[in-house]
Formats: sequence, C-alpha cells, structure tokens
Amino acid sequence: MKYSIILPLLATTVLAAPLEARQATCKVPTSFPTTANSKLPNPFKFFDGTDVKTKADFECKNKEVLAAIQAQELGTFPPKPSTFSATYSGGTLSFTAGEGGKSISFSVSIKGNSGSSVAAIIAYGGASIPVPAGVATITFNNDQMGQQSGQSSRGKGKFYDLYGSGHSAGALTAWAWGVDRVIDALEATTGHNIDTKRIGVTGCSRNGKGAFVAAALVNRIALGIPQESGSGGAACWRVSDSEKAKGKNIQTSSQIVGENVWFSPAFNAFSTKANTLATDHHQLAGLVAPRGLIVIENEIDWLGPVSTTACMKAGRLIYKALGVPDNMGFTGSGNHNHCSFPSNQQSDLTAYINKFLLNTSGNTANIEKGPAADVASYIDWTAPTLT
Ligand code: MCU
Repeated sequence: MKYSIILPLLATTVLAAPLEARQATCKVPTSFPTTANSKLPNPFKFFDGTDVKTKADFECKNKEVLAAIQAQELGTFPPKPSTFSATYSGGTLSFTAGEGGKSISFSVSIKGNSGSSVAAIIAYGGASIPVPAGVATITFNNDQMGQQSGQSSRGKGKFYDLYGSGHSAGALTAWAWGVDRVIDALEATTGHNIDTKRIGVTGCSRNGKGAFVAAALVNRIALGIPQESGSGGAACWRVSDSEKAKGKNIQTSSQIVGENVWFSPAFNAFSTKANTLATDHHQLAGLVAPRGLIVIENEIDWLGPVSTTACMKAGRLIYKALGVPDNMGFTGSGNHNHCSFPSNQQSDLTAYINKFLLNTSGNTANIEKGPAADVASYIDWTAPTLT
C-alpha cells in the first residue's frame, strides 16, 4: 500500500532530473562548419541545422559561437588562473596571477572613483570618448598585456609571459583576459568604490576591436562601447570582402592578418576565405546580448562604413529576437578625425551610459545611424521571436 504513494513520486523525481540536466547542458561542438557561404551565417540555426527557438536555445547557440570564434579567429580565452591576488591603494589596482609555476603582475590606474558605488569604464590606452562625471575611468594598458606592433610582437606581453609565447590567443583575446582579471581584482578588493555590476569597456580603432571582443568574452561587462573598430570589430568579414570587390579601399581579413597580431594564428587559414568562417561579426554583437552595446563608427573607407552598418544591423536583429532591441545601438557619423569623438554622437552615447552604467533613464530606442546599407542583401534568414 505504501509503495503506491512513494513509487509515482520516485518516478517523477528520477525522470525529471535528466530532463533538467539536458536543458541545462548545451551540446558544444569541437569542429565547425567551413562550407563557403557569402551571406552572414544564420544566428538562429545551430551548426547541426536545428533551429534556435527559445532564449535558452540562444544561450546554447552563443556557446557554440564562442567555441567557433575562438577556434577560428580569436584563439583560446583562458579562465581565471589557479592563483590570484589583488590590492587596491591610492588609485592603483594591481593583481598577481599564476599558472603552472609562472606568475605575472599587472596594474591599472583608476580616476574619478570618489563617492560610493560608482560605475566605471575600462579604457584601452585611455578613453577617446568623453567619460561623464560620476563614472570612473580605469586606464588599461592593453599593449602591456599583449603587444600589437606588427608580426614581431606575436606572443609578447604579460599574457604570454604567463601562458607561453605559443599560446593560440591573439592580442584581442589576451586583452580581454586582462579585463576579466581587472574585474576579479575589483571584486577581491575594497576602497575603490566601484560597483562591478556597472562596468563598461571602451577603446578606439585597434583598441576598439579589443573593446568589442572584451564585451563579447567577458560577461560581467554591462556595456560595450567600441569606437571606430572597423574591420575585425564592428565590420563583418563577408561584407567587407564584398565592398572590396566593389572597389572600396577597405580593410579585409586578407590584409589584417599580415598587418598585426590582433587575431590568433588560426585565423590565417581563413584570411582569403572568410566566407568559410562558421560565424561573422554580427554574432560578436550576439555574444554581448542581452547586455548593453553601443557601437560608435566613423565614415572612413578603411573602416568599412557600409560593412559596419550592415553588420551591426544584423547584430540588432539578434537583440530584437531576444526582445531587447534597445540594448544595442550603432551610431556612425562622418566628417571628423579618426578617434576624435564628434558632438553629434554625444546624445547616443549619453543615453547608453545613463541606462547601463548610471541606472538613470536613457532613451536608447532605435539608434541605427550610418550610411545606406542593405542588410537584406547579406542575409538569407529571418529572425524569429525567441520565446
Ligand atoms: C581601425 O583600426 C586600425 C586598422 O585596423 C589598421 O589597419 C590601421 O593601421 O590602424 C587602425 C588604428 O588602430 O588606428 C589608430
């Protein structure tokens, strides 16, 4: 008699556990499709062809995107190292990180952090955007973490002192690892007043590529603010190739791998066949989603204004599918020097900083500014509404 009560309960418990486990676990492939496709890959299909229908599916999709983009472009993004300690004193935050018997020390300077519970922007090499009062600036010497001075700088910098000069990470990934450790250091120390839930990251040009990649890889970043990142950042490799074929003086994957060490050596294999990459940079925006992202661009041919606009329009389709279209915007504007922030982008930047860093109101609705770019001609999929 008593078993008739216990058995159904037991059966429910036993059957429910694997189901929950299945939902919590994503199948992350270790090899990736390399079929040529000149259109931007469908962010709503898994590599095995099944559809991404729910927000939970999309989280799994992001895991496979993350695996593919590391394997093909960025190199491996290491987790927190096995030993770690940090100190904060008088505007200097320092950490020591150790792995496999080696260790490195690194420091950043913090300004504008008086008060209690302040937001902060981590600025690669210093900020090229106006940082408002009430937001601290954390100056991050990304070149020290991973050098970027041509091919001879491959594998040089503190990241490589720790992980070895042959590590697969390109400089963009090495920097993102450093950003992740800066946040670890903030969490491990007191006195700096910074609220680690309200951290943005910025950088311009090559450092803008870095800021974009850091926002994508470091999920504790609340707001990504890549500025004039162009190719390797907000531009999509495939659209840049198509612009190049139309005669534009635009940076493409085939040029970028020779210019510098921003990407993993693994990317060399794709440099002249970017159309075989499993992902493209609309999905770099997708990796930031649903967190805040404001992409600032210029209209300099080399950066690919049509490519960045089309690519980020495609990126916004991902945010729309997730039901958070206004967590991402892009503001492109011309007639100003590279990395000099023009006043006509101020209100867009302010809205994003207010909403994501200052927790005040910011109207981030529908910010899509840039030259004409027909995103429909670069995609052959439609965005679902993810449930
Ligand atoms: C837009 O970022 C780069 C670009 O990718 C390079 O080709 C060029 O040499 O430098 C730009 C930059 O970082 O300018 C400061």
